Amino acid sequence: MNTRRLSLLALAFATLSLAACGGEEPAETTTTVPAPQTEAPAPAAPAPAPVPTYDGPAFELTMTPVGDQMEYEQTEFTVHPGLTVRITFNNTATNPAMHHNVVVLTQDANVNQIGQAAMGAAANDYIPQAQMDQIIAHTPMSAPGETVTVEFTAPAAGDYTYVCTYPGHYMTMQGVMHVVAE
Ligand code: CU1
Repeated sequence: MNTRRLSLLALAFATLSLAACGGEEPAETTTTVPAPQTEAPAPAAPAPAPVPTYDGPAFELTMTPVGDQMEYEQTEFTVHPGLTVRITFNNTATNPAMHHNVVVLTQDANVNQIGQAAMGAAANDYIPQAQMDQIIAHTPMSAPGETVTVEFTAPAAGDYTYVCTYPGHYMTMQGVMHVVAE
């Protein structure tokens, strides 16, 4: 009799403990939110979506550097031809030497040539004037703490490199804009 009561008590306690544990789990497992989209994607695959893509009339992307490194946090994104693309670069670096911009290049652009020419273009915000035909759009140069923007129309389908032209940054501070036909 005593043994049976003890067993029942133990069972009840175990159940309570389980319930208590179970109650804490949902908070940790339901916080995965994909990038905002106006149109719900097909309910097929559980979208992995590491690459921002947007189908609407305009595409807005906020970019940041990786800490005080000469790297973009966002190294690729995808848009469609003809879309209005607005890039907001938020220079979150804290090292005062980390000035950055975002320069979107044409498909046949020579990244090394532009990066090297930019070093001598301080008077033009590090945008080499002789290579303007290889530049689709660019933000102004930003100091740490500053936010700069650029707006342009997405070109024809293809991959386009974007690069920071602050002296010495172009080698590591690059990304790719994928323009994909709808
Ligand atoms: Cu930079």
